[in-house]
Amino acid sequence: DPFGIHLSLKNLGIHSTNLGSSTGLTWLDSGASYFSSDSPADGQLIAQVQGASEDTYEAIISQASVAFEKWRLVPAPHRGEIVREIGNSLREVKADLGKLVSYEMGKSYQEGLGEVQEMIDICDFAVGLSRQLYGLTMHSERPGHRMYEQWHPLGIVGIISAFNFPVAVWSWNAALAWVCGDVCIWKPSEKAPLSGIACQYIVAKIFAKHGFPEGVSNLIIGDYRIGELISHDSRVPLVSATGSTRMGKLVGKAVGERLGRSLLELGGNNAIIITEHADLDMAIRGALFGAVGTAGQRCTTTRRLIIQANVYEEVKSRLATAYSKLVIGNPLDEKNHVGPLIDQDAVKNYLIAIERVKAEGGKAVVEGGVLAGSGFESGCYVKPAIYEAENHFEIVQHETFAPILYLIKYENLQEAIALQNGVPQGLSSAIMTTNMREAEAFLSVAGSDCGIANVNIGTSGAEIGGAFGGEKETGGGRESGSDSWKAYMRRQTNTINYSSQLPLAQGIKFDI
Ligand code: UN1
Repeated sequence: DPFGIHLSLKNLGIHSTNLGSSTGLTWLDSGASYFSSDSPADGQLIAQVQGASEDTYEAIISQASVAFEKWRLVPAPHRGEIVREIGNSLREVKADLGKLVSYEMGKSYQEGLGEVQEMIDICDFAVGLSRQLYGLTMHSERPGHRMYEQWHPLGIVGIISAFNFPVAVWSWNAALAWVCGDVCIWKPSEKAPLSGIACQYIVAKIFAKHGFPEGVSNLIIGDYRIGELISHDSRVPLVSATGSTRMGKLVGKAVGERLGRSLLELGGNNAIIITEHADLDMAIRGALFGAVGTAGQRCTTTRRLIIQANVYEEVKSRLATAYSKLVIGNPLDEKNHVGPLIDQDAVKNYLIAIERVKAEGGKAVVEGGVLAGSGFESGCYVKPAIYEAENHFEIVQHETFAPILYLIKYENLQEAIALQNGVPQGLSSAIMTTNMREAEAFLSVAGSDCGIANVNIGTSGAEIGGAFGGEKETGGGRESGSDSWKAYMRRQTNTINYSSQLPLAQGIKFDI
């Protein structure tokens, strides 16, 4: 164990048999089957984790409902205090949790640390927010009346998260939901259950220390069937789901049918426009991290480069040189830039995409392939690849969760913006330019149609302070910063009459 993984697991409180209880934490034995968590880094089985059954789901919902009755009565700034302690605990375990995320999911250790840092950041944000859940006051049209709005907790928030950010996306939702007075039921990806279990250990201790019931934070391990139970359950007023567009459509439909609220953060097909006025050193660096970071498995990964014809050849050859210097290997070894894909299915999808782009007429700039031999035994390591393509290719219109970058040539900026917008997804976008007119046109009402539009930085690596999410098939939801918290609360408009008359609004007369 050269990377100290067992030590990390121990420090995070994860032991070999967890049934029973630990501080503030009860494990329910569902009698259901087990999921294996294999590391894509070395192909080793890390643990087997029991999935939930319908009965355990019911038990968890009851526990959550009871906890909500208590938690909603705690003043919001005091709820913030608890989240502050969670943030502090995360600071203490940053190295261990970052390592577990890296080992279980396959992203580089640096990115594992970055993911835990996002959790710490959102906790800090939520602590401040706990004193800023502001409503507006309005001037009533009626004399002796006052109007205002207040925000109340919503209830149980269901969180369905994906393997690629196995802990941070949960924390964006949970930290906000908790200060808003909600309780959470979290279904992490069944591909990274241990990272979820580690988080549950971290937070359970803190809730228990302050005498809060366990049900404020609930974890439920399972596959899409648990996701279905959550989506159809009218006891869960908000379902926040991150993952594929296919999954999001199912969740959105189920939640919509019962007129619940869903917050969807789905696929992206993110592009960087590189204009002839770009600082090319910056553009190459931005494109490189955007395309190969997390082995192309971020929803914000750069999938398309839309390059002005005059700089196209130069960008192409400089990128090819940069790609030739990438070191692929175990994500825990800090000399490596690129780790593995999550599993063999992801490798299959990567290979299919490469076949398709070629069949549609794409040309390899940097050819892909699966790595074999010593260090690559898991079979999940692939070469980051670049293809020249056209935007209308069916495969280019599609999000493949792998490090495949498509190069597309353009002549004028209007055309570039149309290409950038010409996909079904609308998450993240960027322009590399030192020309103010180009930058502003890109950000204007007639510019990028995405939820995120950047100038002179890449498409990935958003800070938590902004609202995160996108339009079109990305699902329209916004998580983390700005006023995203409003999705986690219900708004109530209150009109108070302190006069001795009862005038009707709109001047209506109704006298007997
Ligand atoms: C995701 O891939 O689901 O902006 C989230 C980023 C990260 C979050 C990505 N802060 O790339």
